[in-house]
Amino acid sequence: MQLHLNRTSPYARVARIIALELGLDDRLELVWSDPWADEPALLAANPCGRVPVLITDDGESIAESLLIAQYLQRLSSRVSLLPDASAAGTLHLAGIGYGLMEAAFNTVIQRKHHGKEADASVLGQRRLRAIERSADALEARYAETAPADLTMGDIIVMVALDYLTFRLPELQWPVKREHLQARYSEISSRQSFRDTAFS
Ligand SMILES: N[C@@H](CCC(=O)N[C@@H](CS)C(=O)NCC(=O)O)C(=O)O
Repeated sequence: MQLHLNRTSPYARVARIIALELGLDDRLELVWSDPWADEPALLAANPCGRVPVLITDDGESIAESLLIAQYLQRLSSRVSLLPDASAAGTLHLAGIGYGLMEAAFNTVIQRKHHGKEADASVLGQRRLRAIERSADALEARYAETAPADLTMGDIIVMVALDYLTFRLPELQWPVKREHLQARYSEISSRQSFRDTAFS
């Protein structure tokens, strides 16, 4: 299988960490791409020109990080990142984490194209409020649940938080969110996170 990715995409990082955690990394060839350069190989795999894209051993291309996660999970019988017993809770975390990631990524992209004034627009303000509310909701969730085995939900949340630290450090997400910070410290020290650090 091939995974088209770049080093700064939180979506691509989710796909890669999931492959690593499922023990599928030796089946994965990494194809480093620049999604902003309209590269023919990437466009052939995903007409939207976005990373990540997975090309299966049968030559099928699968775009979208969450769909890639589903496909990778089906390949692994050894580990489950979406355990039956906690499926709803895992997907709850995944949904909030993914929303946080989108709000953060869109804040960064709008700033890149329209300057920091983009933050003051109606949509910019909505995104910033969404980031704060999502981080608060995650803090409350981790405060009320005992740490359990790593899930897809944890991975998406922790990549979103790491992306905030990487691109929007001024938001200082760890301040007053000690439970989130504790779980982040634990999970981000895993080899899969260390091997895929943003750069
Ligand atoms: N919903 C997609 C988002 C993917 C995405 O936006 N990737 C960015 C890189 S972080 C990209 O390739 N952007 C290029 C573009 O939008 O043209 C997913 O979950 O995979």
